[in-house]
Amino acid sequence: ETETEAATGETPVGAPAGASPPALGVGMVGYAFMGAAHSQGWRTAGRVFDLPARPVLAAVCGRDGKAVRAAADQHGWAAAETDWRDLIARDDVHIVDICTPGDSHAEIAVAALDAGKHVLCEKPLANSVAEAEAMTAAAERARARGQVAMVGFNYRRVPAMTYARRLIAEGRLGKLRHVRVTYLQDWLVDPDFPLTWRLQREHAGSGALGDLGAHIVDLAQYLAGEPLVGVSAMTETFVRSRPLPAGASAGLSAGGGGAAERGPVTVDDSALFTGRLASGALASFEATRMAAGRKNALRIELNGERGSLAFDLERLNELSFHDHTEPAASSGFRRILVTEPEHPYLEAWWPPGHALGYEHTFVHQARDLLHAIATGTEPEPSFADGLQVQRVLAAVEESAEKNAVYTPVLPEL
Ligand code: SOE
Repeated sequence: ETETEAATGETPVGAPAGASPPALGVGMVGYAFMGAAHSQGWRTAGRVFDLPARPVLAAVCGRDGKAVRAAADQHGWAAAETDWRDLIARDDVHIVDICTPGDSHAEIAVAALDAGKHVLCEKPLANSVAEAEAMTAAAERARARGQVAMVGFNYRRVPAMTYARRLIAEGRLGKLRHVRVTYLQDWLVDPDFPLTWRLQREHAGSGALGDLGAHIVDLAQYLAGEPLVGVSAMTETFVRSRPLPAGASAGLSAGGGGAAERGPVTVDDSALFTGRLASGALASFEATRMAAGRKNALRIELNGERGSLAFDLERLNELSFHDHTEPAASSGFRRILVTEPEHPYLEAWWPPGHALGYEHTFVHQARDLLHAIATGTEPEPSFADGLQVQRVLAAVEESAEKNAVYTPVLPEL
């Protein structure tokens, strides 16, 4: 009997097919905001979707023994570990879910893949292109052994976004001309907001660029179905020093630090850039945590020869669609309520009109990863997709250093 069976009474994967799907143990590293969101996803996916394997919340890991035990109890994990190496070594952990700051992604992901585990890693994939390359190479080696590795760009899994991708792939927008994306938050407006890890380059890699810009670069490339090939960028750090934080992991609503001692902010507060997609379409991006009044405002619009699509995360069950092939007098943007059973993921949820929210993207993420594992297919977004985003982020930083000089995403051959 394995530890999974002992802990849960469920059949492990690989056992003869029975009435209930086999169990797959999840081990999660990190338990703050993203850890809580992922826990919700793992807890719920098997209760809503008909899955090929049932996720079991085997163990959660964090450095502070007391805090991680409390997090395990709060979020439903069977066990707690204080060293991620011990988590990876557990026989009842088949999937390692990385919800830590970016500076530990590469080490944990490569070790987990080399140890034969499947991996889900939060975005951005890494803090540098070199780390992302090493992770992608490890994922490719692991793939040959039947393991999968996915990066957590969860906004792809808002049903309206998945549906938008479907419409674009069907050609409903025709040839793309423009992609326009903004991702605005305001939790850094207060100059006394403490100097948490997200404001330190050695932990976070970059600021609004990696935190929010990574999401919108991924979303733009996913929806357009093609990569960015070059960018021109400006970045700015408006508040250059902040009070040292009281605790290491204060969240987004930590409020004023209060401490007299301040330290340097080593990442961008805001990033603004334009880009060219492989087809020649033009794209623009704005990522900031300095937009007063904007809490989690991700907006995207795509314009093509045959029509346009627009989306606003603050109204995430809706998609605006303009079909430019219709007679001009009666055409115009119309609202599609993305809550029909024919829409992505919706067949398993509530009746039409009964809306979903932010947390459901993590349920869908867990569902899709489990399907990829069961079918042995490359999950989307893969580590290779995360690496492409990382290359765009690096090109943005390089361009910004040269004051918006157009910078290719891949060095020109
Ligand atoms: C903070 O800006 C943050 O939590 C991001 O790190 C997440 O990726 C985003 O989804 C919400 O905002």
